[in-house]
Amino acid sequence: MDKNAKIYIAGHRGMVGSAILRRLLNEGYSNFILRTSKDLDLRNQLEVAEFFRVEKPDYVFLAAAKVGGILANNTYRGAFIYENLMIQNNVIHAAYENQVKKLMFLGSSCIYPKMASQPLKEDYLLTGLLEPTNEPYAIAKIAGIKMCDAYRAQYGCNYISVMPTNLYGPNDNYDLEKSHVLPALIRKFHEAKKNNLKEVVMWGTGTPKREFLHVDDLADACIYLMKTYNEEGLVNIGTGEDIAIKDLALMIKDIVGFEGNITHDLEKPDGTPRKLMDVSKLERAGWKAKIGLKEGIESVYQNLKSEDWY
Ligand code: GFB
Repeated sequence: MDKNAKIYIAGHRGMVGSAILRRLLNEGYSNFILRTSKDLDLRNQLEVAEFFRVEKPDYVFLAAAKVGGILANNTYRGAFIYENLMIQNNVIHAAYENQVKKLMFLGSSCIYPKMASQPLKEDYLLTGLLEPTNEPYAIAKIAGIKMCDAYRAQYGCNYISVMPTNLYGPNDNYDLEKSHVLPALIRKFHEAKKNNLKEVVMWGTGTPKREFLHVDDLADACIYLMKTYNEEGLVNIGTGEDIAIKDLALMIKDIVGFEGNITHDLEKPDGTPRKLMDVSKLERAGWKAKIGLKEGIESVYQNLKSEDWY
């Protein structure tokens, strides 16, 4: 990927796309094509086809997606499958029609079966039933992986798929109904401290385990793989370490400095009991995560001042 390559980052204002853009800018790349969802509706086939015909990017990072935490995935089930399938079908097909040199499709660790053994190896894909709360989203992401592989097999397209674990970092979503657990708990503990509340309510039992990767690490891995990896199938991107949600809550409580109690809303779902990535394929490819969880959360917490709820 030479420094003048024309790069399209789909979803450049989201947490993942903005991290990839920051990282590429730091490396000296400057020839970007960027469109907000207002300027280009990726769910619209005609708009996407015309955009690719005119712009003809060399490289595509497909980081645009409808995403959210466990409740959003479970509530907006139709929107999660429809919007994600439309976005990825349109972009992947238009990339093929316009001779894009390479495309990276970003998925998620929820593509693996709910009860798969741990850590999750890439070849566990499609070996069992999915977690029901995010099945529509996972089905869309699995279709994206298979579409990249099918276009490679039939048309020789160099399209690669990467599966990040749960992410956090700048430009995360702090809407308590739609967000993931890590930003939700930062906000809940911060607001409880600010308002001298006695307790913070977390969802579920707190026993599920999750793995968390700082989005700057993810961006680093994506760019590394965009430059070096050219195979079918998928590559997990994670740290290889996980933590129980209740221990994550204690860590965030400590970082924020909240002194009250933690209680549980057991009406809310737990989701998958565990989804720890096997990162040996990634490490064999030559990449390892660098940002520790505590250090990552501390840096996120220090940089929240521009959020309107802060
Ligand atoms: O991060 P999260 O929403 O999504 O929830 P998933 C992870 C765990 O944290 C669940 C618990 O067991 C939640 O019940 N949790 C505790 C909370 N307190 C809270 C809270 O205040 N807010 C939230 N959101 N959770 C999503 C998938 O699954 O993760 C997506 O639905 C995708 O498809 C994404 O894979 C990365 O890790 O369960």
